[in-house]
Parts: sequence; C-alpha cells; structure tokens
Amino acid sequence: PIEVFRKDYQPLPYKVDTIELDIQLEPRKTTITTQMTIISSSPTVTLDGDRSVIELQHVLLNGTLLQEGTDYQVTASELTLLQVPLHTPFQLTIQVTTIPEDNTELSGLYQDSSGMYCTQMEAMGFRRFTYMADRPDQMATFSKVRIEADKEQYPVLLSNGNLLEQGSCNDNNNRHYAIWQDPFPKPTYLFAMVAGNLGKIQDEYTTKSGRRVDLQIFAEPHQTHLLHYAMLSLKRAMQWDEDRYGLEYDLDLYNIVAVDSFNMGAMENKGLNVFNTAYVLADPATATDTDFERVESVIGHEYFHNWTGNRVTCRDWFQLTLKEGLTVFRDQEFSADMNSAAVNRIENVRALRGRQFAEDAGPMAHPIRPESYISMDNFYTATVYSKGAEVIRMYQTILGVEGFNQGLKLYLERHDGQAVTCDDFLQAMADANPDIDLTLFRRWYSTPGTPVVKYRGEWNEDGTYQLQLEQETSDGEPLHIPVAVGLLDQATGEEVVSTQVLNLKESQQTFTFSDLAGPVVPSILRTFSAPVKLVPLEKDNESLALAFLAAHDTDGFNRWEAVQRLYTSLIFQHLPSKEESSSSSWNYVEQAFARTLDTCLDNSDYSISAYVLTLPSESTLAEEMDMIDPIGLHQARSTVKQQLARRFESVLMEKYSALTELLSQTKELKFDATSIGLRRLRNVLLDYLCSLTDTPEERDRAAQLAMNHYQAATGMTDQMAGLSSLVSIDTPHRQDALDQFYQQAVGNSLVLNKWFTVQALANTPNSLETIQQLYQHPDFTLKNPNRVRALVGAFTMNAVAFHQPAGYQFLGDVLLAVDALNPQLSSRLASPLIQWRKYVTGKLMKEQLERLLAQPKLSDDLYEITDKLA
Ligand code: HT7
Ligand code: ZN
Repeated sequence: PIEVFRKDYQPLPYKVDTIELDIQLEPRKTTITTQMTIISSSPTVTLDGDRSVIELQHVLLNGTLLQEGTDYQVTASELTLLQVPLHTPFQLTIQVTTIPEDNTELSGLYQDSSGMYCTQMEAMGFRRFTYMADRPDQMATFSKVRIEADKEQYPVLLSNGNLLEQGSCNDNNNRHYAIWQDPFPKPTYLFAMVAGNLGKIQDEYTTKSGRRVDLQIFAEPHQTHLLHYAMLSLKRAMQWDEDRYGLEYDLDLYNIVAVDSFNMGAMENKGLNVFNTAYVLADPATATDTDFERVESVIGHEYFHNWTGNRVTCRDWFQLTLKEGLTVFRDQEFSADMNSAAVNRIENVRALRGRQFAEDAGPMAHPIRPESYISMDNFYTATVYSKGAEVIRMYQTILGVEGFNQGLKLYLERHDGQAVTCDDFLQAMADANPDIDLTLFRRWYSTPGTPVVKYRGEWNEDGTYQLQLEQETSDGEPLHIPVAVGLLDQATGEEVVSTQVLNLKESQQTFTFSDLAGPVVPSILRTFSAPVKLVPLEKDNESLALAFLAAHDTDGFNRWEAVQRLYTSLIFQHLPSKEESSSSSWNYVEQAFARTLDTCLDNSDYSISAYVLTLPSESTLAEEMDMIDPIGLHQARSTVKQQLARRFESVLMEKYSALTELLSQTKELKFDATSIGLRRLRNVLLDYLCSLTDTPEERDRAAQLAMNHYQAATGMTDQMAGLSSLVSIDTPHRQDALDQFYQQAVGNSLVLNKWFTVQALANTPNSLETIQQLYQHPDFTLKNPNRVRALVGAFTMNAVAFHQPAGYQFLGDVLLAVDALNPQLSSRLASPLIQWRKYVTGKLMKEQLERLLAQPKLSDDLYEITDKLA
C-alpha cells in the first residue's frame, strides 16, 4: 500500500476543461465513452483509473486512435499518454466498460438491492468509472451527460444540473436516453448519475431573489409516502441558509434519490444528492424521533454543502474538514434553530465524547487536517467531521456571530468556484476580523489529541477572584482555546458574572475578576466552548462544587455536565478495582437526581431533564479511564442505574404515569420539541424502572411494564423503547414481542434493521449466541451496509457480547467476510478492535488484528487501520 502525504501536494501540469459522457447502461457490461478537452503544459498526461473494475476499450487523441505501448501506457491505477500537444487544447476520447452488478464496494457505478444504478464518487470513485484526473482541484464543466438504458426497467434517468433532452432511442425502441448538463464546473467527486424504476414526490421553492426551484425526491415506488418529512426539511434548510447566511440555491432543479445500499449517510452531488434510505425515509409508524431528527440534519447537511463544499471545494483530500467540519457546524446550527439549542448541544457533545475523544486517544489519532493516508476513505472520521465542526464553532466563539458571518461571507466571495485550503478559510476569517489575532488558532488544524484544561480558583478578600487555567496538548505547545466562563455567588447561587470568553493562549494563564461581593463558584467551559477535557487542579471539593452547579448554574449545558460528572465519579467508585462508594458521592447524585425528577414536569424542558437523568454512556466513561475493564465498567454503570431505580422507584413510577397521561391527551402523534421531549423523558424513566429485575416479582413487573409500553405505543419511538427494555428481561413476552415486531417489519428494510439492532444490543447472558444466530438469518446480508451495521455494528457496542474471546473471534470472522466485498465497511467495523491497548482484554483483541494482517488479500482500507499494532 502507498502512503500519500499532505506535504507532497503538487498541482497537475494539465487541466481538463470540459467533459462529455455517454453511458450505455447494462448490468453485465456498461460502456462509458468520455470526451474531454485538455490543455497541458507537459508532454505526458497521466489519468487515474482502477483496472480492477474498468476495462479500457480504446483511446483517441483529436480523433486518432492511439496505440498502447507507443502512444500510451496503462498500469493497475493509471493511464499515461506519452505525447500530447503542448499548450493547445486537444480532444481526448476514452472508452471503457465496467460491470456494475459486480461492484460490491459501492464506490463508482453500482447497482443497489432493487437493481437501481447509482454512483458514489467521493472520495475516489470516479476512477472506478472511467479514466480521469480524479482529484478535487480538477474542476471541469460536464457539458453533456447522456445516459441510455432499458426503458421499462429504468424509466428514470438522472444526473447533475439541468435536463436538456430525453427520448426513445432511434435504433432500439426498448431503450431510452436522457441528456443532462451542469453549468457549474465541478470536481469528479461531485458527479452523479442514477437510473431506476423510481417514484417521486415534488414540490417547489422560490428563493429570495425569485428563482423558482423544482424539488424532487425519488425512492422506490412503494416508499414515496415516506418522503414528506425530507421534503419539509429541505425547504426549511433552503429558507434557513437564506435567513442566516444570505445563501441561495443556484440551479432550477434539486433532486434527491434514496438508495438502500450506501456506505455512508448521503452525498452532496451537485443538484443530485444521493441518500442512504435511513436518512431520508421517515414516517411516524416506521421512524423514531431520533430518525426524524437525523433526516432533518442530514438533509440540511447535504443542502448546505452546495455552498460549503460545492461552490467552494477542497484543493486536496487533506483539506476535507474545510467542507465537512464547516458543513457539520452549519447543520448543527440549523438543527439548533429548528429544535432546542441546549438539547442539540448536549446531543452533539455526547456524540463527540463517545466517539471522537476515543479516536483522538487511539492509534488512528490525527489532526482535523491529516498529514497522510493510505486510503482516504478511512479519514471520513469523527475527528474530521465532529472535531472539525468544534473548530469552526470556536471561530464563532472567538469572533462573535457577526464577525464569523463576515468571515464566512468573505471566504465564499473570495473563493467562489475554487478549490482551496483550510489556510484560505482561516485567512478569510482573519481578514474579516482584523482586530482579532488568529495566528495561534491555526494550530488546531495540525494538532491531534484532546487537550486537557486544568483550573484552580482563588477568592481574595479584596473582592477579586483569580482563575488559573493551564493547558496540556499532545505536542506540549499551547493552542488558542476559548474558555467561556460565568461566576455564581457561593451564598445565593445567583449569577454575578455572566458568560465571558477567556482566550487561553499560553500554557498557563491567570484571569482576574474584580468587584465581587463575596466568594464565587466558577462555571467553566460553558456550552462546551472548546473540544477539551476540563479537570480541576485540586480534586478536594470537586463534588461539592459540581453539586452546587447542578443546582444553580444558569447555563443549561453546564448544569447537565455537572450532574454527568457526579454520576461518573459514583460509577467509577463501583468499578471492581475501586473501593465501595463513598457516601458523599452517592448523596450528591441522590440530591441532583431527586431535584431533577421532582421538577421534571414543571417546565417544558423535558428533553433536558431526560438527558440530566441519563447516565453517561459506557463509551464516554471508557474515555476517562487509563485502562478499561469493559465488563467491570458495564456492571458498575448497571449497579448505579439499579441503585437509583430502587431508591426512586415510586417517584419514577409516578412521573412515568403522569407522562403517560400527558401524552395520551393528544390523539395524533406530534413531532414538536415538547412532544419529543415528553417521549424521551418517559422512555428514560421506563429504562430505569425496567432495570429492576433481581427477583421473579420484579422481573414480572418490569416485563409487564415494558410489554404494555410496547403494545400501547403510538409510534416507533415508544415501540422501540418498550422492545429495548423487554429484550433484556428474561420473560416469555420477549419472544412474543420480537415475533410481532418482525411481522410488522416485513417489507420494510429499515424497520427490519431495528429488529436486528434491538437484539444485538440486548443485555442478556447469551446475547452473543443470539447475534451469531441472527448472522445466519435469511434476512441478514453482507451486501447491505445498513443491515451489517444494524447487527454487527450494534454487537460491538454490546459490552457483554463483544468483550469476550468468542466475541472478538466472531468480529474477526465477520471482518474477513466483509472485507472481501466492501473494504470501506470492514475498516469502519474494525475500529473497536484497534483500541486494544486501552483494554484489559487487549491481548485477545490484538490477536484478531494479527490474524487479519496475516491475510494475503487484505484491502488497503483494513490494512491501514489494523497495521497500528506496535
Ligand atoms: N461528503 C459525503 C462523503 C461520502 C462518502 C465518503 C466516502 C465514501 C462514501 C461516501 N458517501 C458519502 C457525505 C457528507 O459528508 O456529506
Ligand atoms: Zn458532508
């Protein structure tokens, strides 16, 4: 495998100006003829092409047939023209054939399970389609894309831009064609085409400058009733981008297509987004509240890419965060505005800590702008996306919303139509805000690892408070860290200094607050103003201060955070390696839990209450440990959960019933923030109540409650909550409910995925056996990434099933099977194993990696992440 380095970037000595494609679709032999105009300053021109999936038929230069060997050479990954005209445009015609049916990697041109043809070109799929300069700094105009296919099987033919012409083929009445043209120059990764038997829903949107845009969302004909929420979300996203950033859509047509087999969430191809069905199909009977939220945010994300990614794209793939970090930030802000900002922030930080922090502490740690890769597909990571979004958020925190918006405006104006770098983005931000020095901020792009910020406060009798901040980074050099701080009066709990942003730029800095009437408690890193770990320099009174913040902090995020920290210390005291819980820790948790539970129905912040009552996830907890005993951790967390459930059982039940009553007052299922919050809170309470299963009586009670919850559910959120609780209880209801759910899932692939996942996550002693049986189930297939993630991805999150010798062995077996079909999928599934160094069971995990590495035909993708053994 070849490692590519950021420092080696070189512009190409030629430019592809226009591209015309003729695509003759046949499952066993698709023919692609490309005509391009090139101008070159070098006598040789090298194009990318993957000979394992495309077969070269012929090459013509200005109409003359070229000879292999004398005029051009072909290797496994390149086609080199040996003598081309210098500095004058010439026409190159290349014909290749490919077999979409055999393309199980889902990169390039492939067929999904319904037989539909679709493409996925990012990052390097175009070279699996035809020979081309397949890199993002090569922007060409796709002036004519002609797609031809069987009329009956593939009535819908789509590509980017505008439809110029369509009709029947003169020479064969069974076939038809469509011709598309995209007026915007674009890199190859934004090209797309789709052909299939598709249904659609239609709508329209008029931009603020009066452009009428036709909106169409396509899916298999029996799924079109599931597309309405996506359409609503699209219109909201278009409106939001105009309102917030003044950014309008720029074509007359916006198409989205849902495909069942897709490696990631969705793809922002110009004017033709392709979506994983899981992120576009949703109705109350089949989708949970979280699914709905995800549809809204992914629809937003892909739409927002039209400016941040498509109009201004990346010079090279090392700059990926330029478009992804920025666009995730934009989709987070969109979701925050559409729903609740505080809830959103908590959800995003939970996700960041659960995944990105682990990545940053493991062998695949990399800066948001990586320095090298073997397979670029491995760098579509939580670091590039989520930490990248945090870096963008820090610009906004440092510059203020107005300063940030000015910077973004300048960046988009300055670089419209260009392929640029993260440095260009920083420069635009700096130029738009000349009073603020961003020199040190640049280091966020090159520094891996999660920085640690330590603090100590000192109150002085002269009415001043000194806050000492220290930072530790992976290279020992300081970063520019915006730390949002407020101060609360220790006596009254009132806020005496409202949030201000301290710019921590040195390894150690002291900030002084004056004119204070009495001692204060600091609320630090409000709204999680930087992606760092915050720890006190002195642990002595930490729990007391956290309990104070849990009760009084005006910053909703930090109130939640304080309770999470209290839970964490209590859970850690229950680890096998630690002593019995100290009563003070339990008392603080008990107080905070009681207060939240008592007041959880008093205002409409139901989601916040739900998250405050939820214990940190095992992955978040693991992130705080030097050496992880996954089973011990799982048990410690379960113990604390049960203790809380037992202590508060009657109040939990009382609130659960009150919420049931509140929810039953509206007949129709609603998806506003309040209704979602009510369901979320009730489902958290259910989870506590169903954790009490020590005696047969308790088990019966829990099973009955979960079964009732499941059966009375009016939508998928409650159904899944009931079923999730039920599957972890040893009760005959368990199988009844699973069988019932299976019947309901027949014919709906996404619901069937939930059936697999709920069982893969079940907390039962024999969960691994169940998972292995499900692996053999007739509905299980390795060809559909959603199905694989539903079972195998979920399995790796089930500590009891996964963290045992047979569990590691099973994952190893699965990875080998998946790698032969789809390397992008296998390398993602392997990521839990690469954290082996931090696990007490690491030796066994490492053995599986060694087993994989010993395989003669391991993919580059899987090789790159398993090779971190030393
Ligand atoms: N920009 C898209 C990335 C993507 C992708 C990358 C590699 C392999 C398959 C893929 N499908 C989509 C998604 C996005 O961030 O919007
Ligand atoms: Zn994206």
